Amino acid sequence: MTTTVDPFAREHLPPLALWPELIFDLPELQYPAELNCVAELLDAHAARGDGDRVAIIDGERSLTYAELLSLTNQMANVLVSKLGIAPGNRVLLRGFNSAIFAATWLAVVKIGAIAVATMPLLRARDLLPVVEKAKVRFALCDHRLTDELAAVTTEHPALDSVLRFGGGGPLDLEVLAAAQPTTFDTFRTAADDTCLIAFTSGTTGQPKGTMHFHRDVLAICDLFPRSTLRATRDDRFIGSPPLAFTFGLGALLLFPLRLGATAILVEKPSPDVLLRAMAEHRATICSTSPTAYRAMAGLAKGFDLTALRKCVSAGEALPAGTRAAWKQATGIELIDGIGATELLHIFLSHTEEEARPGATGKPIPGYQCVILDDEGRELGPGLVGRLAVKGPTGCRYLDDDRQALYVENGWNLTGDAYLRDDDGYFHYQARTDDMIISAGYNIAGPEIESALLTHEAVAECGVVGLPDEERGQIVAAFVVLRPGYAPDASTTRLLQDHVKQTIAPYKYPRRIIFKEAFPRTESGKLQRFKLRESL
Ligand code: 3UK
Repeated sequence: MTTTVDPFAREHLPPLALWPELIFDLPELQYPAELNCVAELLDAHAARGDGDRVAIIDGERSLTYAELLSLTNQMANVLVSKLGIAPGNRVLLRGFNSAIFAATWLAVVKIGAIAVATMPLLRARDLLPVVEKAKVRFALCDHRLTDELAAVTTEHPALDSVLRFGGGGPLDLEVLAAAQPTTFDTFRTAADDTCLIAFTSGTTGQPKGTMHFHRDVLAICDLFPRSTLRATRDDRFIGSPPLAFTFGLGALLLFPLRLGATAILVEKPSPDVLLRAMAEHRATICSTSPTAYRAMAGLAKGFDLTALRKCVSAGEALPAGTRAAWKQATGIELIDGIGATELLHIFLSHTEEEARPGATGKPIPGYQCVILDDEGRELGPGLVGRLAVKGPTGCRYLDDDRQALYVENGWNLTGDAYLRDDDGYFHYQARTDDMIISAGYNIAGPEIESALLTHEAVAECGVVGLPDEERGQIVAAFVVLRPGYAPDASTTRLLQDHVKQTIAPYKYPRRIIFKEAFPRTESGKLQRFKLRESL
């Protein structure tokens, strides 16, 4: 193929001096200089004679590897010959987790373009900065999500090429694709060409675009799923994070495809819908958030989960009580893992045998983690400091001054306060800017949340520091009650006493505020700042 490559991504990488140090010391990370990750994730299976294995199941259908390859190739032909998308162009993707949405991602990356996937429920005002920052001209959008995008096109006319999919209309992508050849010559990208820009679900400020290469996509598939999850080609992956969130992209699409296994995609995976899909499709590996496991633990009895063998929890800290509740409901020991959009996926985790309640685990093979003090010196065991990470993937913000804040002396700083114990396990404390300082004590909200969650009255909770003249800050707990409990002074006292009996008494929440529901990001994270602002 003779095409001019759009140099935008290469020209807007951070200066090399501000990159994190990258480490490729494992044999599985030796990738060739020319690499398109979709060739490895998709074409390789048919070439190996595995075209008849099932690649993706969603509510509507099941696609074998051969069928997914044909569909992807047909879409790739539409993108190149009908839309004129060139390698290096950014393509905005909007959709619910489904086979067709997965195929759009694969087609975009296969033609050498750059996938910019966005969470389905983002509004026009959230999409606009993404489109402007990544200079996006093309969009592929689920027919149910076009309204918000139309508002963006009015504000940003450069986004002039929007193709719908999934509606079956005469100009919808899948209809145009059906008329195209089922073969396509994969664009020959370099291993260090950008293939996706993932925007962080940041709580404040402009969203940050993280740039990841073809080799990064394969690296996350060749590390955590093999060493820690120990998944195989016979696994059937399921879960709830959107494919636009790199937790979901990896755990629900890339990992199964790399292994030649099956991805079960669920469009609107509320706890009961997810449980039903798990039972119906005999899912073996589930990946979702701690909050979802807590909600599902209470409902699991009614479903046949006998096929399920492994469960990954990520996105937020896993409270010990949630680990215990899930184990009691299903017999399965959760695998906790911390990942970040900047690092693409999980870098600190544990196997089931090594699970330690309250700890996230140890650096997975391929990554290194240390705890740094404010001056950047490494701290020994037992001391709380800033988590710092290095490995084959790392932070490269698209044209953003905040690069210098995330990367320090080659280390990625995730913004989390952690401590390492004498056995090398890393224990999450809080986001560094969420640490509560009350009467001179450093208090980590999640420890108090874990304690509260062990009380049967508590459905969900979030602990924050509130300004206080005397103590600087006081510990305040926002609580969603289970049915049957009244939001009154006696429940407040009950919960305060429970915390005093569970952890160091001085940490008990001096204020308890009852709520009906919590503000969460689309990736499932509690928005503590919104709780604070709600007062
Ligand atoms: C927090 C956790 C404690 C932590 C993500 C798996 O969450 C992901 O990416 P984000 O960029 O957020 C990163 C931040 O979320 N966090 C995530 N997992 C845990 N805190 N325990 C955990 N197990 O503050 C981290 O810095 O949205 C997770 C895979 C890919 C991801 N992008």
